[in-house]
Amino acid sequence: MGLNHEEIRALAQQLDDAARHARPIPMLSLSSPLSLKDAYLIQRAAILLRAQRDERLVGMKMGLTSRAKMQQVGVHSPIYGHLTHAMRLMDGGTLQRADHCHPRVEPELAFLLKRDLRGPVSPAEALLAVEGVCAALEVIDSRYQDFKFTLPDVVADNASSSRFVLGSVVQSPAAFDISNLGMIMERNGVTAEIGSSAAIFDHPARSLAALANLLSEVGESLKAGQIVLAGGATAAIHLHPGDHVRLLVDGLGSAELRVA
Ligand code: OOG
Ligand code: MG
Repeated sequence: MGLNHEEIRALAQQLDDAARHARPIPMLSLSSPLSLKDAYLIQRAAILLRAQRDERLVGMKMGLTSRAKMQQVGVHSPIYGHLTHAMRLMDGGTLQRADHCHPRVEPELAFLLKRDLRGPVSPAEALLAVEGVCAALEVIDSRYQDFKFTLPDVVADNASSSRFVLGSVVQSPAAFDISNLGMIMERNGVTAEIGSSAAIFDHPARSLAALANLLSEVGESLKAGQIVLAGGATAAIHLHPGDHVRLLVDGLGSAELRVA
């Protein structure tokens, strides 16, 4: 019924090629019947291709955890993706526009895990596995033409993961309330988006717990030392060469990037 192993691998290869050459492709669902289960298999097959190029898994991301994000892309279900070390940009670092199809950036929070986390867990239990929380910018870049996709398409495309930046201020959620932090994303010194961490699944910890719970359905778990992006608090904004984007989060300082 679903796709066979060879078909999964071939579709993963198409997405990997699109990402490496920054050349968008038509949605996979236009030419293949795509279940959500097969979409996650394609995502994992594409991560294996990255692993063969020595990209190391450093964490996971949740996506489509806020209403603003769901409305922007017309997909109304939370999804997850994989993060590798090659996707990381240092705070203040420069992103090459030419390496991307049509990059956008969104304001997030990141969790740094001190313990393995295996679902099912509640949001409060999930927070016990967190060493620290920091501000984060996520650069998303759909490998599909016109940044348009269905739920299984975006899942196969590793939830549009492209780059991420972590801010340098880290707070322990045991001592610092992350439920309703003001978040301001500026582009070239001008406010572009304003939001609150409360927009992330009503509480960012719910996003972390939902990720652990989704992974447990396929027998997987989060590991100590991993980074978890909780999902964009507002809609994402387009990136252009010359842009300087800065995210300010109450009590968590800033995270920034430039575009060349
Ligand atoms: C899908 C990825 C969504 C988020 O934080 O909501 C995401 C997309 O918008 O292309 O990363
Ligand atoms: Mg995101």
